[in-house]
Amino acid sequence: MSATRKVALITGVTGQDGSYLAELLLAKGYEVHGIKRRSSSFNTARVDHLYHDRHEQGVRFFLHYGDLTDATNLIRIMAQVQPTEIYNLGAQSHVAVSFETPEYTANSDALGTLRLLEAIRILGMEKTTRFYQASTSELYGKVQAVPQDETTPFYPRSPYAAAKLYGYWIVVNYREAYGIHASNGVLFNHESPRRGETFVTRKITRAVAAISLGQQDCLYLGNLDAQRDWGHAKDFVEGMWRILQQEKGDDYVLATGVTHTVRHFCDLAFGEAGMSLEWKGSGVEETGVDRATGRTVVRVDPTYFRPTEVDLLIGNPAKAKRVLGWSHTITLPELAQEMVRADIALLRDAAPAIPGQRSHG
Ligand code: NDP
Ligand code: GDR
Repeated sequence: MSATRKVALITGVTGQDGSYLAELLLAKGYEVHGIKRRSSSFNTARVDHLYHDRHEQGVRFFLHYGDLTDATNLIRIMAQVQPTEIYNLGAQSHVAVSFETPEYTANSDALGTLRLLEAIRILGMEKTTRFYQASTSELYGKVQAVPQDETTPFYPRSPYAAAKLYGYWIVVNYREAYGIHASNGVLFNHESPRRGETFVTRKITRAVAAISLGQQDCLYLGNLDAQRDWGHAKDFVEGMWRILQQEKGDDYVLATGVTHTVRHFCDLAFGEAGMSLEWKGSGVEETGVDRATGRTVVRVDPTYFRPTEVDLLIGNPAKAKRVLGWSHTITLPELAQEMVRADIALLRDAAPAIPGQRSHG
């Protein structure tokens, strides 16, 4: 195998991060293979712009049907593609949904990681492929220390986080046991206009767009006090790539080092559409009122509360800065502005809604 061969395999390529990472790697000259799930409706909107007919000249982006719950499929794709770098971004990634589908979440997020690592062993690729695992700040869960870094103890607070905890440690174990170049990126929340519509930032920016265009009256949210360290997905996929360019596998926190409440993100997003919110009441009675019109545009719906919550995440990315030369470049106000503007543009251009396409946040 040529030492300069650059072939990446991305699980979760149709997701937010997968699409930005595919763009980054193609720009760096990689051949990029992605795994997509079979779905009854189109699920490749985020990567359609990268796709070309196989019969065209110089095609470097390929999609394969597959699933992290199917070991035979993963082994076959890896044998065929012979990736030099594997990015395991595929996951049932919604924390609230993991309380509803805990077994499936464990199967895809925990065992899916194991299946990929075992495929590396089965195919004898321990020395020819590098492995990136999408680990998460949700591992810190119930706060043990602030800010959180690579030494902070984990305390998962959801089936999602418990599954990712297994993923984290099986990566460490395969690195130590078999000498695989395997790394965990412990990434804090990162968002973008491509963020899934049921995560809180995107739910907010979509609602801001709809309310400002007169298509929605009110946004219903859960815990407004939750604090998150939010960055932009574009910055974070650059960090993933840098992690795999190191001589040895290791574990890194990627974060901005700044935290804000969900309420503050509402202020930023509504502000971008020219609305200034006054917060009234508390707990489930709390409301966000548009100062100019007196209209209530945010209400609390306890349906969105989680059985166990992660109250405060704030990361310390010092190691990533020191070793990888990585730090975030896009601030939270810039991120909120980009997301609101994109959602307003999307709604303005949108065809009339098709029944069944409403999201449930
Ligand atoms: P998304 O939810 O946007 O994307 C998840 C991807 O995984 C989608 O392509 C989805 O396919 C795919 N997928 C889901 N289940 C399976 C399965 N069983 N087999 C194969 N593929 C599957 O997530 P993000 O892009 O935001 O996150 C990427 C990864 O990083 C995830 O593992 C997430 O848990 C983790 N993470 C994310 C953070 C964030 O803030 N975004 C922070 C820390 C970690 P489909 O499109 O068909 O649904
Ligand atoms: P999170 O992201 O759980 O941090 O996981 P999410 O945006 O879903 O929630 C962030 C915080 O906002 C609170 N919240 C709401 N959340 C949603 N989804 N909908 C609401 O209406 C709402 N109201 C308040 C939540 O309770 C929570 O505290 C994301 C995912 O991308 C994971 O895959 C990833 O591992 C972590 O980030 C880091």
